[in-house]
Amino acid sequence: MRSKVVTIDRHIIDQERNHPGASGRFSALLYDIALAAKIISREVNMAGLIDVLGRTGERNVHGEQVQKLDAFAQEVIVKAMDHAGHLCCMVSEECDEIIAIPERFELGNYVLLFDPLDGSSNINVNVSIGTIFSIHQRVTPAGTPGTTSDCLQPGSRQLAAGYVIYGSSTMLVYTTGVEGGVHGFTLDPSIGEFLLSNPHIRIPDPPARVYSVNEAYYSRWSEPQRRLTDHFRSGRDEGGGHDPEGYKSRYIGSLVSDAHRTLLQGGLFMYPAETRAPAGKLRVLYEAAPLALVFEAAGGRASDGRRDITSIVPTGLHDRTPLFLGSASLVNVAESYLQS
Ligand code: AHM
Ligand code: MG
Repeated sequence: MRSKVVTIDRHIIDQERNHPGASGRFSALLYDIALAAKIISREVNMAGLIDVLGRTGERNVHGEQVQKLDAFAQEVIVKAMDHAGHLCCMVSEECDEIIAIPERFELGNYVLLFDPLDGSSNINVNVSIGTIFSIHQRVTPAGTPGTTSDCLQPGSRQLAAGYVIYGSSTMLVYTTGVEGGVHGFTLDPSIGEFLLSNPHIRIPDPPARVYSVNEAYYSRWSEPQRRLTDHFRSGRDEGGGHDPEGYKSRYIGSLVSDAHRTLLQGGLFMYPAETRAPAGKLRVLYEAAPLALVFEAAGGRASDGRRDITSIVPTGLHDRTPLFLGSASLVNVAESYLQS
């Protein structure tokens, strides 16, 4: 049986029809993100063929080496988004400060927060990487340049969030929250369109019995974190009895890939605090909060071990957090160990 072909543009317009008061600006913003994703996807796919691999030698604000594709993705997103009059400012994992909208362009009412190319250490070995994005409504007066107050909002206030995974195919997954649901689109490179491939994604429940964490850091974890991981390795069920199925471990080390697998199959992804990263490694604004909105809208959960990620009010643009992301039942198990 043939299914209906729905492009991402068509889907965004249809979604907007459900909100009669919508200005169209928000839809246009999502459209521009999809356009940037197509350009980045093309470049990522060409990475093995043209000389774009290798390090630029620069260091980003976190002291990490920037690779050429990171810089390219950053530029593509800024250039695709700065001139259409939708945004009052942008902020990226790769930049220390807010990215201002050039004076010659109109200012809008939204803020875009993004990680242009997450998992960049995987680029050279052909492992899937991704772009993560989050959109907030501004809180400062219209017509003025955006400020940090517009950016430092809790994840619960996100209007939309999502990610693009550059994998065996390129997929864009986005949500406008619980009501709008989570939808996945696969890029058909022959026509250059994102086509709706995974409508209304729900994280499976019961979930796949999979946990995902970098276990090399075991000795650097807290005692409760070790016990939590031991639980998954022990072959015991939640009540302490024998678990005939047991858990599998899967860890790619590329957040978008680990999150995407967890969203589609269920399971638990963890990036806990450890002695060398006492606040965790992942960033609240560009990684944890957008993925949290996606998972919550798909029926899953995201926690820092004590509270919902979306309840965190960031105090700095580059705040980090421990992250426990996945099927609600397994995030609950994580919290019960970490709070014991
Ligand atoms: P990045 O933003 O510098 O690319 O780092 C984030 C990445 C994530 O993609 C991934 O989940 C994590 O770092 C892996 O870290 P580790 O190598 O410590 O397991
Ligand atoms: Mg990142």
